Amino acid sequence: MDGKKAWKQLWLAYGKKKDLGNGKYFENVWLKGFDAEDRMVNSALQELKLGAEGMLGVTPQVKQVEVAPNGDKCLAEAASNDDKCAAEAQPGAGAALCMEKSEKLSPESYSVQENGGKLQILAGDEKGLLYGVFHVLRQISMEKSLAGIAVTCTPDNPLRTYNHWDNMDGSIERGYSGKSFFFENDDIVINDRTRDYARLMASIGINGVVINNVNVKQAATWLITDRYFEKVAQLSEIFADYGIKFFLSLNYAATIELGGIDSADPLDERVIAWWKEKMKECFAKIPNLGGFLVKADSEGRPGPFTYGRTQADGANMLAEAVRPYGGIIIWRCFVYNCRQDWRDYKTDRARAGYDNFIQMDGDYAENVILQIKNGPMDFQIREPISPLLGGLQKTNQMLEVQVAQEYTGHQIDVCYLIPMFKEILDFHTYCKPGADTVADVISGRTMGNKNTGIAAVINTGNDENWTGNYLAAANLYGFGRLAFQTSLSAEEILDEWIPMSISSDPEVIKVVKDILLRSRETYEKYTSPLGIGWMVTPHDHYGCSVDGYEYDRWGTYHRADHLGMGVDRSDKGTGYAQQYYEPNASAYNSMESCPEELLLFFHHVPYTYVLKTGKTLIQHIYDSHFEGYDEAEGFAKAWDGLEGKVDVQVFANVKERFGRQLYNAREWRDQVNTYFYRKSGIPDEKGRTIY
Ligand code: GCV
Repeated sequence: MDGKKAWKQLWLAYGKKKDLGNGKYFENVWLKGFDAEDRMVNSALQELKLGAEGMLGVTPQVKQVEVAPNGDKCLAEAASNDDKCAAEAQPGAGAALCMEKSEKLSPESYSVQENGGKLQILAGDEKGLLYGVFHVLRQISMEKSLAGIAVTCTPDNPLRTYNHWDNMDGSIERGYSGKSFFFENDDIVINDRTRDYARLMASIGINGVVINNVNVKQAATWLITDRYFEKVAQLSEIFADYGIKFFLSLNYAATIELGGIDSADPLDERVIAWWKEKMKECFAKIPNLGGFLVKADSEGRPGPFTYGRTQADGANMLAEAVRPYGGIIIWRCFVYNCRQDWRDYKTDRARAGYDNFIQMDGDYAENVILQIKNGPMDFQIREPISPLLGGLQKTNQMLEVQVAQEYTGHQIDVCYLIPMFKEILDFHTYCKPGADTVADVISGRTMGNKNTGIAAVINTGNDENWTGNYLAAANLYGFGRLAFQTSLSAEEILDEWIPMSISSDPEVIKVVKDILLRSRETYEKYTSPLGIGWMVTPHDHYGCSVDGYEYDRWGTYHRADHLGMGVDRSDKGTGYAQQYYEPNASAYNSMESCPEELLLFFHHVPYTYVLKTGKTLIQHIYDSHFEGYDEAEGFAKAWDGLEGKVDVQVFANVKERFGRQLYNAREWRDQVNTYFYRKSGIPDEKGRTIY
């Protein structure tokens, strides 16, 4: 692995790799049924050249053909669309790579097969070809022989997007790896990194990107005007080369701020007419525009509630304006009243998403997708799955997760998030027999709909290594791969990412994999216990502050008193548990059947309550916090053992982060343990130091 390149190019570094017989295919490359001049085909060929030259030292010789030379039928037809298909290769003049369009494959799909020295990439369309080429390059980068490969891949989710929370002054809301590479001083930045970014995204199957923060303020409101159209269009063209649809976040109150109308009422004719004109202009001036993302009626953002209208009124009005151009409106469900008075024990922010959206199920236009955060609160280290997912039965839905580590360690602490995302996708909502997991709902399998998918808040910035902590790139990579193929396991994703990004040395792989696979639980152990969440420094969201929930001026968020802690969300409490289908509703409703990792989210529990482990709640809090710190210390030591085995810069970067993680973990451990010792008056039965 060439460390210097990997530092800047991540898994696309294309440093020298073992040949393993792979080089021979690239000496003779045939392209059939595709136009070499097409922008995406051109990107695929460019990438093939970069990869083959860098990793194998071979320059691909590409010939566009109608029929394969010598009548050699090297291009076997894919047997089926959805399964592994056997290549029916014929003996030919020599090794070759054949890339061909196949009508048997659906758009974005590809198959890669090798037989008798003939490697072929069949693809349903240009984007499929691009993905197929990246698949081949991935194998080479992982130092796997291509001999005998036989895979067919169709993406599981129609939309696979990354959302940037980048502001036009260059800052990034919840950004932990430098400044924005899209914006600077209220201007749009376009440079080499823009193309590298698009390549990285395409290589993991991302097909949509929202470039600006959902909190659209100041200059960002003007992104849909002549002030920025030219550069926005240039940016979107680069994305188009890589099959990535371009999206913008929209200021719902643009009619007031740009249009000079004194209203943003979605039923006001003047508002409707303004948006229709504006959308006509946007789609005319921004090629490759996919549509818009909207945060309304949340955390100070304007929305239809101001005018006594529903969320559906707002979303449908915009959807109608973008419909003639095939555009979509992605409408976020993160709608809640952040000024709620928490002293009223019936008030529950967790209820808000469901309460605000469920009644209008079925009322949304076909080109509206509701984007729903994975949990009912806000990207905590442990939360139940939002009951809106699958709760809505007649509405297009997209899952939103957060790869940016807002509450999970700011890309200082290591926290591999793919195991969490897997749990979310695998969750049974019980919305429909046989097709009830979150993965089913967002792939369109549950309802047979097409406007669905998955989005993540991205963790990139202009740091040289893109993600601050080099290990956080595993999340960047992993989300895309998982969005494309939800059946991949968290471990399989690391089996790809580690050799492509760090080293193929089995010892290095073992250590890095062990750290990453355990990291989420470790982080959870030394932070907030059993699903309670928060306890984090207000606003900044890094570091411990047990009473620190920013919207709660009364210190009652976790409801801790001298007898116990946790929020009663059962039918005797806020009633949140009843927002789920059975049997989830009953399981969550009772303390005995509630999954223990979520116990304090759903119940107010005495410190003396005995958990399934036989430990009391208070002892669990003490033990898990000591364990979490010890585990983090173990990670740091294990990483130290890799000195000399991984690139110097990567080694130093991660070592420095572990230093800060240990400090953070110690603070959390000591503050949480002390707080609950003082509240409960119950000492640690192991007699460890807690003040
Ligand atoms: C973009 C949380 C974050 C905010 C974020 C918001 C959202 O509240 O702290 O920074 O705003 O979620 O998802 O809209």
